[in-house]
Amino acid sequence: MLKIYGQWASRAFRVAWLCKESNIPYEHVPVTIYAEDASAKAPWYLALNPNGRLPTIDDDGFVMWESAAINLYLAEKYRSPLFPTTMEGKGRMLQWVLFIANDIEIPMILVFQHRFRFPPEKRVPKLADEAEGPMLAKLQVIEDQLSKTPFLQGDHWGMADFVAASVLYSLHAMQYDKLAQFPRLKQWLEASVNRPAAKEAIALRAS
Ligand SMILES: N[C@@H](CCC(=O)N[C@@H](CS)C(=O)NCC(=O)O)C(=O)O
Repeated sequence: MLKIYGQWASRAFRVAWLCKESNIPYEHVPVTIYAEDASAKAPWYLALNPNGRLPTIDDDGFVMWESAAINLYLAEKYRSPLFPTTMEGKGRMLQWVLFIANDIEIPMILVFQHRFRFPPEKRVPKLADEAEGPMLAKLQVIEDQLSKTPFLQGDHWGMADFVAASVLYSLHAMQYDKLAQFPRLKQWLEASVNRPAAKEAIALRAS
């Protein structure tokens, strides 16, 4: 059976969300981060993921890491209803996946960590402030798209929407006030994180 290594309050929850959207059974192997004795830095885990980060999967002996790549692999292999069935659909999915990973996730994580996730004594406000402008400019690109099509995948909530929403979940979690500048994006994100599979995966984060 598929094994997901990680702690749920991390990008590992994105893999659980995909599994729940796609009816893929899995077992969870807890791995810790950000502690003196974090198991993500232990030799047994580094043998699976030399990058020492979460998540990693073992799919019947096939080991891989990087959350977006894992989710694309699982969705295609297990024939998720989210995965596109045409070349154009796959192209559109990859466009949004790479845009989110390259242009949004890095500044967004800085805003998330230094305004919300880290304990106050570890926050560096300047890092969040500097990242915010570039992040907002890229969120506008999503807002503009959602004024043309109801979903990033086009006419249905598909893999592009899943990957984008699973990353942008952090803005929902921190109740980011500037989301109000992007009404379509805000509405789309709220609908995405309220899907039954999303709610189950988000609930894991508190477990
Ligand atoms: N691009 C990677 C990023 C993985 C990542 O940074 N994971 C965080 C948890 S959400 C982590 O393991 N942090 C611990 C560390 O950096 O030591 C992915 O999407 O899988």
